Amino acid sequence: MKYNIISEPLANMPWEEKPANFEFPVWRSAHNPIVKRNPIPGIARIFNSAVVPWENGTFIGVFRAETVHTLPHLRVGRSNDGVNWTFENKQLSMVDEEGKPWDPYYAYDPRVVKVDDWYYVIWCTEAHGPAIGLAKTKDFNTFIRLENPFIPFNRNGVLFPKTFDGKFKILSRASDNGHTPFGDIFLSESPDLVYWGKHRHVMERGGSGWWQGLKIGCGAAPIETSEGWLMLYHGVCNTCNGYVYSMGAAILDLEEPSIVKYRCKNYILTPETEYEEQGFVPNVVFPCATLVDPKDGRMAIYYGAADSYVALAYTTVDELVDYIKEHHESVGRDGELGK
Ligand code: BMA
Repeated sequence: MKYNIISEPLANMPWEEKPANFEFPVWRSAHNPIVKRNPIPGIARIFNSAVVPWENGTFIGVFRAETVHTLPHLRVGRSNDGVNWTFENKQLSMVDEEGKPWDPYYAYDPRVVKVDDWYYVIWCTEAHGPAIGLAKTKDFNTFIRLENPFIPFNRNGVLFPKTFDGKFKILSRASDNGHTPFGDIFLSESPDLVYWGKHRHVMERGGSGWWQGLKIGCGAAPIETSEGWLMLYHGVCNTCNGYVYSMGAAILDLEEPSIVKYRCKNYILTPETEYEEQGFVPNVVFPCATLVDPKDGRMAIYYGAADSYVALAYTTVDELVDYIKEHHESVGRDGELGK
């Protein structure tokens, strides 16, 4: 291996080999979509969801589910292989730090990130407008909701999987109340997950290609590698038929992640298959989670497809980092501290 992933070893990594003569760095699972429409009674669609390794080689996740009356909520799912998922028959509920119920009115686009002993769930919550919600759990039964990190409007948040000199760091994107026609990725830090500050600009929309010209938003939790933090994100292009969501990749500085070291000018996945091009919202690939195996650098990427399905794609750290470096483009002041 040319590059290393710095993370805990993973048993039972889901994996499929790259198809012969395939020219792109990320390839789709032959089982896609891995969560189909009407997956359980009363639930019309599950998509844009986050998974993490769990006990005894199994996997667990927090999924975005929409009922048959279309209100999004979060729901726990479990899997023995990372591909076939079963879902709890109730929606995930939360309590405040005193144990009193504190459920969001709606909740969508969850990410799950383990930092030290806790699993943190970050999602888009209702707070007099869309804002970032934050909760923690150890057992995926009791979810303790913490203060919202930001005021509205902001609907894309993801924590880094480790602290920096004791400080948590979160990526997010300020937005508006609608289908936000703008947006860059920012970084904020906190000593206690309550007070957030030292806001830094990380990456701006744009670049020479059009696929990320309208807005960009953080996706899966950044992956620590020997080259820097590998960040998967979504980039959006506006067309005469609406927004098109593709997946992009960049590498951020290990010590100061507001500095972009490399940014790939090409998307790494764009809607091409029927389940990505057709659905409740056509032309959406929306990454929310990865599983990585540091032993051989394998990566599994979980993404929402067309706001209707969960899909899975694969790559390796060597393949992806080399592709990003080969197609690197420096955009605006991305390479600077972001003050
Ligand atoms: C964004 C979010 C995502 C969704 C995407 C495409 O604003 O709402 O949940 O996948 O739009 O509809």
